[in-house]
Amino acid sequence: MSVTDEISAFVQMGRRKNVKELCEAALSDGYTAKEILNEGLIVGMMAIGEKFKKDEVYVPEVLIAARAMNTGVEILKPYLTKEGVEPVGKAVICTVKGDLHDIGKNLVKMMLEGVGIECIDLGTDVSADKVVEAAESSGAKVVALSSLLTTTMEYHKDIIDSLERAGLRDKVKVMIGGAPVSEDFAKQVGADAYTPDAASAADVALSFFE
Ligand code: B1M
Repeated sequence: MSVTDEISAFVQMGRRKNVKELCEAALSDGYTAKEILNEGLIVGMMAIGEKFKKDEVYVPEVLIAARAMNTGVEILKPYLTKEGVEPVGKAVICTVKGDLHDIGKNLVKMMLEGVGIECIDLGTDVSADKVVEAAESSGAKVVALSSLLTTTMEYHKDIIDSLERAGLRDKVKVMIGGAPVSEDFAKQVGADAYTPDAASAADVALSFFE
């Protein structure tokens, strides 16, 4: 087993200490930070995402794996900057106005970061104006919206209409997700994509940067 395979396995097990030690060891052995990121950490996070999609692991395992991955990313960060690895691109992410649920949104954020997308996280209960402002100032190419309440679903449309009014609708892809929304709802409000879980959200977001 290569050291990057081992890193991937330890990410999936959520073993921060092992991930940290192996990232340091791999750097000393001459692996580039990019190789460690792409062949170790991201492979591990994608694997946990796939297992999550199939209900083979649950929320706590995903959170622990993401924490282990982030420990590795912290070790690699200075080397990645030196090697000139640019993030894939930027996404603005939030839970819509009136809704305070953030566990799903945070999982989506972690999966997006796991595939190299920089996330501007506006948190929960976020107004359309704030989303427009963040999309405009950051130049993000993706806006990712989460909601868990049927009573706040309507705010997706509010945000999409506000992006349109601000002249940003052609510049950003809007993705939505969360328990009460669906593919049909996404079409109805004019979103570019609906995904049912965090792992597929990362796949779709990545496709918007190709
Ligand atoms: Co609330 N809550 N809650 N709650 N809560 C629900 C959602 C509810 C279904 C429970 C119920 O009644 N059975 C219900 C909504 C009913 C409805 O609207 N039809 C409900 C209610 C009513 C409320 C309050 C109104 C209760 C009250 O005060 N009377 C209140 C609302 C507060 C507010 O938001 N204004 C409230 C409050 C809370 C807590 C604060 C206690 C807590 C939130 C803590 C937190 O988030 N930090 C809470 C919780 C935990 C839940 C349940 C139990 C669990 C939600 C969760 O985190 N699931 C929930 C019941 C349930 O879902 N069984 C419930 C795990 C999470 C990983 O899943 O967020 O669905 P989820 O994310 C998934 C996918 O949906 C998807 O990916 C994730 C993982 O793969 N996904 C995306 C999510 N966003 C995505 C975005 C994407 C793509 C995929 O692209 C951008």
